[in-house]
Amino acid sequence: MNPEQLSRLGFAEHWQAVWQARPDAVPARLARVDRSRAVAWSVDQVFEIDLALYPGKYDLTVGDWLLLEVTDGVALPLERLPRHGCIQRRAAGERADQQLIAANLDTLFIVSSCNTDFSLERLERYLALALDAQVEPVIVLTKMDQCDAVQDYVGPASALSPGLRVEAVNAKDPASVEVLNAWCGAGQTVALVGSSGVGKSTLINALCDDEQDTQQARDGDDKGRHTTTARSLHWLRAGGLIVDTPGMRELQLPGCEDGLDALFEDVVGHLGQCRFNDCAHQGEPGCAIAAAIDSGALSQRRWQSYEKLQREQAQNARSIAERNAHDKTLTRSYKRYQREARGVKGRRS
Ligand SMILES: Nc1nc2c(ncn2[C@@H]2O[C@H](COP(=O)(O)OP(=O)(O)OP(=O)(O)O)[C@@H](O)[C@H]2O)c(=O)[nH]1
Ligand SMILES: [Mg+2]
Ligand SMILES: [Zn+2]
Repeated sequence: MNPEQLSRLGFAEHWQAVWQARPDAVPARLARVDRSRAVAWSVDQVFEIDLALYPGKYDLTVGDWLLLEVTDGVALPLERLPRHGCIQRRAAGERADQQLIAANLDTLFIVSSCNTDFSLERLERYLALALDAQVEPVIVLTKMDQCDAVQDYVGPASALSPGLRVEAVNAKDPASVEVLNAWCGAGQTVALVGSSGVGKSTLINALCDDEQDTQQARDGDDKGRHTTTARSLHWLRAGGLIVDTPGMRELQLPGCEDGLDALFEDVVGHLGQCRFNDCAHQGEPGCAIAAAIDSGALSQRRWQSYEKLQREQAQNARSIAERNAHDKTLTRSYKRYQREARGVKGRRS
């Protein structure tokens, strides 16, 4: 297999060792994952995979790498290669679960528009996910052509984190989108995230040769119509790969303490400086947070946002951990039940 083609598809050097243990297996990357079926790309073939054949089917996402056993054109997944750069959120709804968005990413394009979609807190949520996964975040502000004061969006977004890259574009104009090519070269994998209607699929159409469906957002509140309904992988014209995702209605943080600490490094720096170790930052004397807000070193908005997101991630981390522990107990009791049932049957016959 041509190693250059393999690295163009994003295959990382450190997976060679795993592959070497199964030299006949074909490495392939998941381009789509549906309920019962997935599509995987090897360097020269497209495989349809029946997920009923794979016990870890709930643990697969677009961008994952699999080792396949291919017999007469039929692909059987043997194992998933260990991930890096995996973006996940707390699944929407009652069930306390993590939902995988995309794996093995280098860059996350966090897309928002220069209109009422723009929200610093939402950008902070995405930034925390990216930093937690050690994926480089880039904020892409679309619809600059429909806005007279682009700097009013670029300025506050840039202030969210030192060194953060923020690019304003007209997603419908390929020349304007060219600035994004810096993250789109061969071997690179990017994912697009953002609300419905911000122009994720329009960006794909400008950056790739594919044609994705797009649909006009509503007049008045700029809300999109949830045009894209599944995640999918696409070849970028610049040589890399990009994942389109459906617009998210809700972005609840999973446990991502490291990501929040990285994003709010300045806030965390103040936290250790209060006079009392157990300061609740609610008017206690010698509170460093109050002092930083008074002096203008820290904005009230940023502090409140940190507190809210920190509380949310801690609570979700706890409920997800409890749920996983509960699932494990269920699996154990089910296995015991099976063993006992077999034992009973065995004695009868
Ligand atoms: N004028 C202008 N229109 C844009 C821009 N970006 C996107 N649009 C329009 O906004 C609408 C929504 O774009 P989509 O690409 O479908 O949005 P999406 O983020 O993929 O939405 P979902 O698939 O629903 O998540 C389309 O009518 C696009 O043509 C832009 O930069 N400028
Ligand atoms: Mg779309
Ligand atoms: Zn304090």
